Amino acid sequence: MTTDETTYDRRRLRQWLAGRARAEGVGRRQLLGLLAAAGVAAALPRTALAAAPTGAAPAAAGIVKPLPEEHFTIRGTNAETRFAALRGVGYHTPNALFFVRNHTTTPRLDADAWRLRVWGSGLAGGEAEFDLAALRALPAVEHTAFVECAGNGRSFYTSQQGETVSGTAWTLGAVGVARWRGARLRDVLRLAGVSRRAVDVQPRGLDDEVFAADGSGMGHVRRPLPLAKALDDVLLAYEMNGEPLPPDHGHPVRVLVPSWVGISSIKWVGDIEVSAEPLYSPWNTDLYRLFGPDHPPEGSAPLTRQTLKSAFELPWDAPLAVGREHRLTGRSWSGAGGVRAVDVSTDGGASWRPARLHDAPRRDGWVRWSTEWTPAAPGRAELLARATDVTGASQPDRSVPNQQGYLFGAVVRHQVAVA
Ligand SMILES: Nc1nc2c(c(=O)[nH]1)N[C@H]1C(S)=C(S)[C@@H](COP(=O)(O)O)O[C@H]1N2
Ligand SMILES: [Mo]
Repeated sequence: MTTDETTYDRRRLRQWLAGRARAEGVGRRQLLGLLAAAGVAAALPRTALAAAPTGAAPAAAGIVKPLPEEHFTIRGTNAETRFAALRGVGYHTPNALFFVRNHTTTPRLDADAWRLRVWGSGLAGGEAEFDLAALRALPAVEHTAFVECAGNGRSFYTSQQGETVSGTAWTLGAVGVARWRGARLRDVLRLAGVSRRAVDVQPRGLDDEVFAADGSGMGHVRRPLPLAKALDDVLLAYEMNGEPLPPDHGHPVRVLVPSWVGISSIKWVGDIEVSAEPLYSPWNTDLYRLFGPDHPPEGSAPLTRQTLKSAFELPWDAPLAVGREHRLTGRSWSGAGGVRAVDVSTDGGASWRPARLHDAPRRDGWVRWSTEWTPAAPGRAELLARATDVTGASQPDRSVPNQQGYLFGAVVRHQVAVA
């Protein structure tokens, strides 16, 4: 099911204008700007884009699990998976190898004391509370899906396209595929009793409040989901690859929103507001929209699905022996559906050949692929992989830029050193 976030966002904004939406922690000027962009109200003042709340923290990662150098690149409070470490690993990203994206630090929560509070003006009766046993008593659903940061691939806007963008300089490793198991959000909402007036469902994390670079408080990490998506395929996951959710990935319970930008999948969820009024948070206003000259003056609709990407399971500048046959391997994935073909070039894009696919196209997942290459001459070379998904979309040569570097999707030119 597709949720038309642009149409929905216009309606949300009209309701805000009519005093029927709430927007804590979001500037009035920001909302006026969004209104102008959506064509809901004309000729309103432009607002300045607030700085992204990234990069403020120094090296102290605040992550619980070990982050060995050969598996991860530390980026502030975050850890990026090295794609080379996935070579020979199965379909699912092991929990120990899964990237971590934390706005602050991983909280240590006690699963026995944990409660989920469901509240808000969109409930038919009063609020409801669930403990872990109550969630486990509901029908359990398993879903293999990627979680991918909207900023994954961001650094290539700069290194390949010469664009200046703000945010964590990920290469391609801010993605992982896991087998998530949990209760349907839909079942929890039905038990809580959603009224016919409900429009937005906003899960909120129990990790520390976030402060923007200018010191302003943004509150706890939270982002509204349209009710239609919340009732579709969203899980309240308590297991990851057959184990209780690890601390860094949301223990004891996280939201899992298949195919959507990672920020939708709120970790350490503590409460869910069901609202009869549209909701705004910094994460659907200043952040996670597309800003810049190629976008509407005050930004796009809130981001939903991830783009199409491919990555080689090779280090950057990998040394490869000349005159020897190498097996090149990688993975490709798309937020729009399964990947049905991958083409590889070993001569910088002059010629292409199909890679062998090792998995069937799989919605919300990736496909593994391989091809052989015998480099004929020493020197630098560029390896390219271009995926095509079941909708027929292929990766372009260039991604349309945006100030915060979200949704990179172009073919990456992977440098190797033949010697
Ligand atoms: N409570 C909370 N949820 C969160 C975040 C966070 O910092 N706090 N980060 C979000 C972002 S931006 C991403 S990309 C994913 C990352 O999930 P992972 O750390 O399990 O890989 O979690 C999302 N959920
Ligand atoms: Mo993210």
